[in-house]
Amino acid sequence: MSRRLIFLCLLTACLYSFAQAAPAVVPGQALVRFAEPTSLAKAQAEFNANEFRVEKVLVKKLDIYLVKFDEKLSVDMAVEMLKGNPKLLWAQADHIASPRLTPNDPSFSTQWDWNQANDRDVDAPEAWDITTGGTNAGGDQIVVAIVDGGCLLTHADLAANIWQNTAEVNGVNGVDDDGNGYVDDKNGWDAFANDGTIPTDNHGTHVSGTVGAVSNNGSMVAGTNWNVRLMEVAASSSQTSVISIGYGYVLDQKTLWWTSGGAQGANVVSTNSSFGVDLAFCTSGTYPVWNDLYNAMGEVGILSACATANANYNVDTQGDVPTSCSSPYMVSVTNTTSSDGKNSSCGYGATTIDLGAPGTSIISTTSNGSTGSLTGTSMSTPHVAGAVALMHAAASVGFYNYYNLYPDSEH
Ligand SMILES: [Ca+2]
Ligand SMILES: [Ca+2]
Ligand SMILES: [Ca+2]
Ligand SMILES: [Ca+2]
Repeated sequence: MSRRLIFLCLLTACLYSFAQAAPAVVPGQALVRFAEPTSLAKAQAEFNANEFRVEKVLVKKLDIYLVKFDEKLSVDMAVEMLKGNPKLLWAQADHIASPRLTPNDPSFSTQWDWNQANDRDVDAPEAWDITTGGTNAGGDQIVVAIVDGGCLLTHADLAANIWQNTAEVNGVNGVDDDGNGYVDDKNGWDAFANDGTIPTDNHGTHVSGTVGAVSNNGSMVAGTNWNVRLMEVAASSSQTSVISIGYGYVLDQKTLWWTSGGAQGANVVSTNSSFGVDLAFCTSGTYPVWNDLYNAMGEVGILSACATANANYNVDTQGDVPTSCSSPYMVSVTNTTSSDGKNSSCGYGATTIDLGAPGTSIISTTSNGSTGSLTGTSMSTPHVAGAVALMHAAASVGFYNYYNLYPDSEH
């Protein structure tokens, strides 16, 4: 299976297999088709008028009629009763058809990664027909941790989707109000300064928009999730120690979310990261902290999407940290173009690199409060971190219950 196919599966097929909600139906009415040519009067004569009233012809040529009944009778039950009439070819519910969802954001048409005429895209509108993100089957808000350089929290196309730590009740007052070990962590954590003030950063703002720009709001761009919460963690440092603090914050918040029954912490389902050490092997014994962090986050139900190197070499044989790491909870991502090829300036590897996602000339939110285009594996990865969140929104009650019992899915 090609990596693009795997990604399409992530965004669409898997969503279909998870989606279990029955389609909505119009109460008190059904469609029927008669086997022989009929009229309204003849059609009505086939039914007890107190039970089923033939309202009108829908398709004369095919003898398809609309039948009405008491709304106290379930549509399923009514359809079963109608099917018992031998004069009918079939009976069915009057299902509610929803429009194929495309957002009204003006830059949507320039965001080739979601949808384009030649179909070298991720089929986002098809996924959005199933869910546009937000909450899981249990009603819990879904959160993605953006581990990056920071973010313009006030960006008009992001602000409503920025995660708020409501347990840090008094906000910025120099006090750790929720006692989670982090003073004033209102929207995430700044691992550089070890405080709750998130710096502004163009890269992190762009990545945040791809995961979850406020979408279908008539403004700027659309994100993978139209509704999600973006936990901003500034930690994309050259120092592994700073990166570790950032991941540690995410791990703490998800652990607290479980132990407090959702009263504190955050329901983080994925992290997005684009930093690393080129030409290094995770298996060397020199980089143990990476696998330990991805495994620990995985055990509490977090998948981590990580960008591979922005250089054209084979990661299998030449190495990259973290994308050569073996943690099953780390998804390594390379960069594809609008013609569905690998960008010529990014890493590859049949064993180490899990998939490719659009990362070339990607339009998203920028730190000047506007939008702009960037290229790199950094732009690919948020499509994957975002897709994980979208899958949580699409997943069934059964998946939700399983996830609550076994967030590491190792059972
Ligand atoms: Ca498409
Ligand atoms: Ca706190
Ligand atoms: Ca505080
Ligand atoms: Ca928008």
